[in-house]
Amino acid sequence: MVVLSKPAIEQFSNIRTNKPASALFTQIPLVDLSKPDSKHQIIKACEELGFFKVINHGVPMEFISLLESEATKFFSLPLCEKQTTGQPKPYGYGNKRIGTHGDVGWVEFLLLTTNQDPNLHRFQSFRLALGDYMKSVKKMACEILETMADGLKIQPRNALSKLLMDEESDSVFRVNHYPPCPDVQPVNANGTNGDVIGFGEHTDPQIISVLRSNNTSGLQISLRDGSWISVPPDQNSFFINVGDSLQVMTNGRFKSVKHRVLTNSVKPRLSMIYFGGPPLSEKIAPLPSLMRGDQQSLYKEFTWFEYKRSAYNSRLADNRLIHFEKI
Ligand code: GA4
Repeated sequence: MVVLSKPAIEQFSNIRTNKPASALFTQIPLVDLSKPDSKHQIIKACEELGFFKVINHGVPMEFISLLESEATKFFSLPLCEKQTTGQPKPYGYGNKRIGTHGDVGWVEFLLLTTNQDPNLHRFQSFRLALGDYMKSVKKMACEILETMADGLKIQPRNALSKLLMDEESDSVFRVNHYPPCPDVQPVNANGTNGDVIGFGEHTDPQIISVLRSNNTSGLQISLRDGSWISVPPDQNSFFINVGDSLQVMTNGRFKSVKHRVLTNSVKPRLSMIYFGGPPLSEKIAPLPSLMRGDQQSLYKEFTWFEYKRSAYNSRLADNRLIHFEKI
């Protein structure tokens, strides 16, 4: 990561946060995947917040630690070496620029597809660690989607998870490194900056996102009233986001959660996120078994390809689903 001088930080004025974070603390829903009632907790959390934390997830700690140390090693390399993984178009190594429409953040990242071998020929141990981790996290994501299907009384049980299991599944993996942001006064006791954004507010376009981070704070989620709450970091757990596609598949019953990451002036933050997406040709529409009586779809018909294309033409903070809502 190139350390920016003071004038360069000024350029970040366009990504300064304008609303204060909510002082109210709301508990993040906690789901214990080993408990028989987890399906009810998942449904409640997806309806109320579109976000929850999971414990007893079954992902071996050694896979998590190994990937974290490989990723840390990767981000500490000179810029030119990191760039050998390719420009982020959209896959590869990126630095500060997010997407192609002018969004910036205090972050460097590696963005990969999960269904083809990542372009990491020079980083064999990183590639192997990614392989083990992704396989295990995908399994957990599918278990969550199956438990969700149970809770929603959707038949068959794999109606959602089969989209991630499909060979053509358009899933993405992202590793984000947020270096400590210099020269900005910390506003909170935990070192979180309220001033410069690490990753701007957005919702995830896919079905489900599974995030794990180190013990550095920064992630915030937005409540319905527009206030932001900080998510206390927990390196032993995973955080699950409902994506836009799942909001559509449940005809708006589940909420795709708006989230963002604030920079930290003291500690680096490292997060790794699996974005479970369907095949490009998949029609994204409310699941018939969730439609009661003469209930109508809130959305126009579209394929994942169409939604993805539209997402890549949008700015990070845009409401992407609005173009697909029925008037
Ligand atoms: C948000 C979720 C994932 O990180 C991502 C992002 C993607 C990118 O960084 O290339 C996008 C963003 C994300 C949504 C709008 C577009 C596309 C950046 C951007 C401005 C990989 C994804 O699938 O959508």
